[in-house]
Parts: sequence; structure tokens; C-alpha cells
Amino acid sequence: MKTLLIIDVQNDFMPGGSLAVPDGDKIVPVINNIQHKFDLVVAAQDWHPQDHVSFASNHAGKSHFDEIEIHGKPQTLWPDHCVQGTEGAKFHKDLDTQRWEAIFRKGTDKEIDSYSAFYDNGHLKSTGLTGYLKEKGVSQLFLCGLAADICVYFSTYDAFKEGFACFFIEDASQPLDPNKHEELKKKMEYLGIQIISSEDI
Ligand code: VGL
Ligand code: ZN
Repeated sequence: MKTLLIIDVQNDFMPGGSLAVPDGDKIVPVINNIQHKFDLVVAAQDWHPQDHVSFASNHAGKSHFDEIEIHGKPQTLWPDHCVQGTEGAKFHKDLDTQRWEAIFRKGTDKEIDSYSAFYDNGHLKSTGLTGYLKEKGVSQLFLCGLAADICVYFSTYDAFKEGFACFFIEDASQPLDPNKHEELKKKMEYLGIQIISSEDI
């Protein structure tokens, strides 16, 4: 069962959005063109309450991108983004969602951030995605979306740890920080995660 997991292709991560990923919109046609190649297509959606702990606006005197500690764990403070029910939390209007069988929402607990589509950042609670994929008989998992160096990376890392054969589709993803992305690509390759192009599928 060849499966595509599309991560956080939402308006707030697009150019002009509150947490814009450079060229984030360029991946939309790439993702649309590959979906037919998969037996199963699933998506993740960043879905925060307005009072989420990861928003700088909820910490007096703090600025966007400050690094703080919450419950002893590092946390980057982000601009408000992907607030439940807002326009910014919606998927890009041109993204083809027709074949999606399920959408897994994450970051819904105000007390803890969740970069991975599988677990929160403290690995305390699961979204149920592993169980869902295993029950479907998924073996090969292809990942893409935004941001390549944050939510796609952490989702790929967790998927690999959960025992799926993982493929990171580079041209169907865009990083927030390209230098960080290069570093993480090396780490993924070292682990045995394949970095591929959409043409290789
Ligand atoms: C993301 C930062 C905060 C992402 C989500 O989708 O990569 N990054 N929330
Ligand atoms: Zn978020």
C-alpha cells in the first residue's frame, strides 16, 4: 500500500501568510500531479486554538521566533498561525483534496506544540496516525508539504521510527530555513530515509 502523507499545505504557510514559507505555493501543482500515483492519500493540518502556547502573542514581552522553555522543553515562539476555523488554517485553494481519505489535525492542545503528524513534541500523545496507517497495511510512506525543515521533517522522522519505509519528496516540499533543511537531509539519508524527486515516484 503506497501512501502519500501531505503535511500542512495551508494558507498561513503560503507567501503572504502569517508564517510564510518562501515559495510555499510552488509545491501545490507538484503535489496535485503526483496524487494519482498513490493507493492512499492522507493529509495533516496544523490546527491551533487562539491561546496556543507556541504563539508569541500569548507570552508578554516576547517576539516572533524567540526561543523559550516550556515545561523544560525548548519552544520557538511563532506568529499566530493556523488558528482553528480561520482562513489561514484552510488548505491552499488550488490543492486537490478529492482523493484524500483522512485529515489528521495536530497542535490542538493549547499546552503543547506538535510538529509531527504522529505525536506532539513531547511524544506524550499520539494523533492515531500510526494505528490508522498500520491498519490500512501501509508499508511505503511518501511525505511532502510545509515546512520541509519543521513539520515534514518531524513527521518523516516519527514515521521512520514507527517502522515505515520513508520517502521524502523534496520538490513537493519547501523549507522555512534552507540551511537547516540541508543539515536535516543529511540526517535523514544517514538514517535510511530516501530523499527523492516527484519524478522518481
Ligand atoms: C509548522 C511551525 C509551527 C509547520 C507548524 O507546519 O512546519 N511550523 N507550526
Ligand atoms: Zn503550528
